Amino acid sequence: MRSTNSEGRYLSPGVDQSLKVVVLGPFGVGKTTLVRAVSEIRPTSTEERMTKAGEAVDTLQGLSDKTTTTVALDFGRLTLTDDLVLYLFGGPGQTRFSFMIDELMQGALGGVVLVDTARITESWDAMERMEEAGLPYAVAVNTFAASPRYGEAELRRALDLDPSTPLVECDVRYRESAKTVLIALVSHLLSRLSLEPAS
Ligand SMILES: Nc1nc2c(ncn2[C@@H]2O[C@H](COP(=O)(O)OP(=O)(O)OP(=O)(O)O)[C@@H](O)[C@H]2O)c(=O)[nH]1
Ligand SMILES: [Mg+2]
Repeated sequence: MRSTNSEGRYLSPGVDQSLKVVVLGPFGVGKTTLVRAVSEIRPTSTEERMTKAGEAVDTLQGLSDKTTTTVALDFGRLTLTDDLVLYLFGGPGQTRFSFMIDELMQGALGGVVLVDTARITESWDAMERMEEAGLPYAVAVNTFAASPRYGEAELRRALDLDPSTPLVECDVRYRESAKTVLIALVSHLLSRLSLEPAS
């Protein structure tokens, strides 16, 4: 029988539910960092070095240590409870790769939209995609030190968030912080399920 080894490579035997979750947001907001921080398996990434030729389109304001960008997807896995595993798919942030996102969203049951408060409006596209796909999502502010801080009410207004959509703050570089985003999403999905009329 397979069981979780020290690297967490295999699924626990009790896991009988899985959820596909997509992580979207603008260029450099921290999607790859989030998937890497929480994944219990070695995450799959499709990072390519950004080139001199891309400088005109790859805006690096505030991201001076960023040297690569996702060209297709990030993939990771997180066993959240004894019986529930999340399969995480991070998308590319650059608009020229956005055709990938519809593919990534196929079969997803929930999503995370990451926000940098220095450029809130850049997350609208990801939110719109979730809404068009009818996919419940949580919004997570990745707190960059140089970005302004806002109160929850102000943020909700700026994002035009539905009152039921979870909004959390996190630092995606840290596993426990990044996990709070996924816990908020799963709680949201469960509360929606419990509101659905039984068939
Ligand atoms: N200061 C700070 N830096 C962060 C934080 N999160 C990520 N970074 C850094 O910001 C950069 C962006 O990270 P990525 O995870 O590559 O962003 P991405 O959204 O996957 O980017 P693309 O795939 O290119 O769209 C990296 O250099 C991270 O080390 C954060 O919370 N605070
Ligand atoms: Mg990335």
